[in-house]
Order: sequence, then structure tokens, then C-alpha cells
Amino acid sequence: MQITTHATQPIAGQKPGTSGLRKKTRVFMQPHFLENYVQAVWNGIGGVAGKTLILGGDGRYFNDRACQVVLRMAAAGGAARVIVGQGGLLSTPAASHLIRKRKADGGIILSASHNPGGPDADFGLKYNISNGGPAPEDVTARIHAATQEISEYHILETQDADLSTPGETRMGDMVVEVVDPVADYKALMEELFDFPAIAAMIAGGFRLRFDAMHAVTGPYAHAILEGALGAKKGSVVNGTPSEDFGKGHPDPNPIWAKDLMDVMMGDDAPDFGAASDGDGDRNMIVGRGAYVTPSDSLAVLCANATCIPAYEGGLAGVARSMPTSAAADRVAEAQGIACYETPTGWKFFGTLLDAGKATICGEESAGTGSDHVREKDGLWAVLAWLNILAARRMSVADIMADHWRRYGRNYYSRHDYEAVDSDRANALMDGLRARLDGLAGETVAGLTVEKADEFAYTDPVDGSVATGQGIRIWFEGGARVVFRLSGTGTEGATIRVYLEALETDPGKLDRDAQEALADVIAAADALAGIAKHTGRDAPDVIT
Ligand code: VG1
Ligand code: CO
Repeated sequence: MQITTHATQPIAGQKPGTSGLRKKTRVFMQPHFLENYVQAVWNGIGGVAGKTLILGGDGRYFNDRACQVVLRMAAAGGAARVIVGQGGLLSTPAASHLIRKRKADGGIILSASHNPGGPDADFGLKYNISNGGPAPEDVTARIHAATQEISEYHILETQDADLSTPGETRMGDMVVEVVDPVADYKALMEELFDFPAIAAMIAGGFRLRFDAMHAVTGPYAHAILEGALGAKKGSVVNGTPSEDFGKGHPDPNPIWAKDLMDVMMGDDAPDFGAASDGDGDRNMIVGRGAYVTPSDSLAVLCANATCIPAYEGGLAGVARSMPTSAAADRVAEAQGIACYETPTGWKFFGTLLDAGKATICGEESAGTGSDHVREKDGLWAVLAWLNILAARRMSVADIMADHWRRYGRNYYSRHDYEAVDSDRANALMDGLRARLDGLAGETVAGLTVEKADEFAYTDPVDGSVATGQGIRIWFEGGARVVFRLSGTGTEGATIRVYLEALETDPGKLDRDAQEALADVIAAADALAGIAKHTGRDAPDVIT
């Protein structure tokens, strides 16, 4: 077996975004594209010689071939061992757990998360560090710099490794250890949650439906929900991972998980519904007739965490991404614990979790998780809800009503304008930025601006600074709108408009969110000129 050195040159556009490098699959499949990036990862982290890495992906198109390339390049770099999920599969939270459990030096996760998969859809690659979390910005900056300086890459010329059965083989001097992708993760969930209580609730007639959206959580949900917890066979739907996610869009929100929403809003709805995304780190929670926004879900999990064995002693603190609603803040305030506000992307929670400053974290984009791993975790959120329902013996709708009565309700919605021409999207943001200083006191569409800024963050643990993290505008009366550009898209720009208004009047807690936010929506458009800049008269996706 021979290590070949290929001459190459930098390929433009290999800059990791909110969550690793994401591109059209065909871009990833171009000659040298994947190889260049993997070599840049190795170069950016000081090489892989003697290291142990975790490898797995969400099973989308090109996952299998990319796995083999990563293995051959790890072997060429002198890695000691790569632990791979059987069939090349690992959910993102399971990969994070394996990195921690096996004390690996890091891991490669092959996924474009909630983006569709297939030869004409999206692919992605993310490097996680030894705490199990996404590489922080200094590491991604080094990787990006390495992509711009690359002149050669090294790869072992060898047959594909057999990833079909657990066990150890060798690739050159490197050990390839294939593991069951579910086993360790399932054991961790059993430690955190009161499985007997949940199983008893299910045995008592509680019905649930979990939509794996043809993505990676299928095997996990089968083993945990139907296996360990005894949910009826068929409770997990779309549970076989497929390369193109059944031609679907594996993003767990009311738009893309519409089938589940229809069932949950129907006459014979089960008690509880949930869905997860391509790589298993996002979650959607819906009760019978009651959709729970991710921001509310975070607040409810924090308010009820002590029902769950792992968090019985209370939380050290809570962290949420800046665009996430302030619902969790008031829970933290009531509990007398800290609430941190970070930029968008799970990588910003890592230091807070490592330092023991935050126990539970969440994002408005359907991500919730805790210090059990260093990624957001879809099934963890589902089990947390089930544990709370089993302990409180209330329906999802009643838990929400009770929560809002006590803390008030943060009406919340996100409007996305997708595949907008990048220059036009930048013009919209630049226009807002230019006006920020003079905005306070101005009245737009009936609302008066209280203050406005562009979010910058100084990490309270390591002092690192992230600037340009979204434009925030607050209105008198407590409403807020945030504008930012997505860092995970693969086509043009996606403008995200995050809308929020707090309601504490007990008579006004049951409104439709779009209706309750109508003023803020109008003010957002008037301020940013969304229609004018994008030529669109409505968002592509409303969550
Ligand atoms: C989006 C979400 C962000 C999330 C990220 C990765 O990023 O807004 O909250 O952390 O996706 O999630 P952006 O830059 O497009 O807004 V996942 O499930 O793709 O790993
Ligand atoms: Co994801």
C-alpha cells in the first residue's frame, strides 16, 4: 500500500459557515474538492499523526464515498485509529458522544443537516474538536487559511474499508473500528432519563408519533422509542435512512414536516408528535392540536428540568442564541440562574458547557441540548419532553398554557427569504446597518424604535470576539426584530427575519402568532424594505 501525494491548488469558496462546509453535492464531487478540504482540516489542526478520530454521517448521497476518502486520507496522515459508525452512519449528537466517550482527538461529521440530499442537492463536512463540539472560530479560521495555501494532499492507495459489520480492520497502519451507531447513544439516554416512567406512561395508553423524515434518526428512534420504551410498532414513521431523504426536505418544522402536523391537528391525533432533521440534531415538538415553537420548548425544558433525573439538582445556567426568543430568560430569572446570549450556531455554546456555566442550551432553529454532549440533540429533546409529560401527567397543550400563564408568552416567528441574489441581500443588510445609529425614536408602521444595534459577542470564558452577528431592533413595548443572513445555504443568500413580541395579558395568550406579530412584521418590512430589495411579496418559509 502506498501513500500518494497529489499536487493541487486552492479551490475558492472553502470557507466553513455556521456549521462546517456546505455545498451542492456536485461541487463536493468535483475533482480534488473533498480531498483539498480534508487535507486543509488536517493541516489546520496540526496534522492527524497518532490521533484517534470519529467518523460518520447522515447517510445522504455521497456519504459512503466521502467516508472512504476521509479514511484513506486519515491513514495517509498517520492517524492511529478511526472509529466509524456502521454503514458510515452516525447522528451528529451520537458522533459528539463518541468523541467524548472514546476520548478521541476529534471527529468528522458528513452532513448538510436539514438541507435536502442527492446528487443535485446538498452535502457537507464538519470538523468537531475533542470536547465533542463543532470547531470554534479560531479553528475554522485556521482550516480556511489552510484551504487557501494548499499545494498538495496525501492519500493512501487502497481498497475501500468494509463498513458493513462492527469490528476492527486495518487500512495501512491505521485501525478502522466499525461500531454500532446506536448502542452508546442509547445507553447515554438511559442514564439521563427516567425510562421506566416514560415506558409506564406509554404502556398506560399514551400514543406518540415520531417522524424521522427518512434521515439518520430512524434507527435511533426505532431502538429507543419502539424498542426500549415500548411505543407501538409504527409509532416511528419514515424511519429508514435514504440517500435523498425520500426526496424530502429533512427539516423538522411545520412546513417540511407537514404530514406530521396534519396528523397532530387531526381528529385522531396521538398525544405527542416529534420529528428530527437529516443529521438528528434538530427537533420539532407538537402535542395534540398544539405546536410548540423551539424557543418555547427551550423555556419549558428549563422550567421543568428538575423532573428529569439528570437535571434533578437544577441547572447551572441557560444559554440561547441571540435570535431565539427571550422566553428562556424569564425562566432563568425566576430560577435565579444565569442566561447567556450567544451568536447563532452551536459552536458558541461549547465554552459555556465546558466551563459548567450553562446546562441547557437552545436555538430558535429547532435545536436544543444539554451538557451531555456538545451538539444539539433531537432525540434528547424528545425524551426530555416525554420525561416531563410522564412526571407532570399533563398534555402538551396544558403544559404550554400553564407556562404562558406563569411567564407570559413570547409570540415568535421567523420569516425566511431563500435563494435571494447575494448582492441584493447584502444591500438590504447594508441599508439597515447604515441607519442603525439614527433609528432610536423613529416611528415605523406605528411602532417606535427604542434601540438598535449589530450584535457582537465576547465569549465570557475565553474572551474571543465575534462581530457582525445580526442586526437587532427593539420597539417600545418589548417587541424585537432581528435580521441576519444564513451561513448554511448553498444557493445565493437566505435572509432570516426573526420576529418577537411579549404578551403578559392572560386574556391574550391564545392568539395566532402571525396575527399577534402583524405590527412587528409590518414594521420589519418598512424598516428593511424587504419587498423592495428582494422583489418578493412573502417569505418562502415561515416557522
Ligand atoms: C442555521 C440555524 C442555526 C443552526 C445552524 C445549523 O444556521 O439558523 O441556528 O445552528 O443552521 O443547524 P443559519 O446560519 O443558516 O441561520 V444544523 O441542524 O444545520 O447543524
Ligand atoms: Co442538523
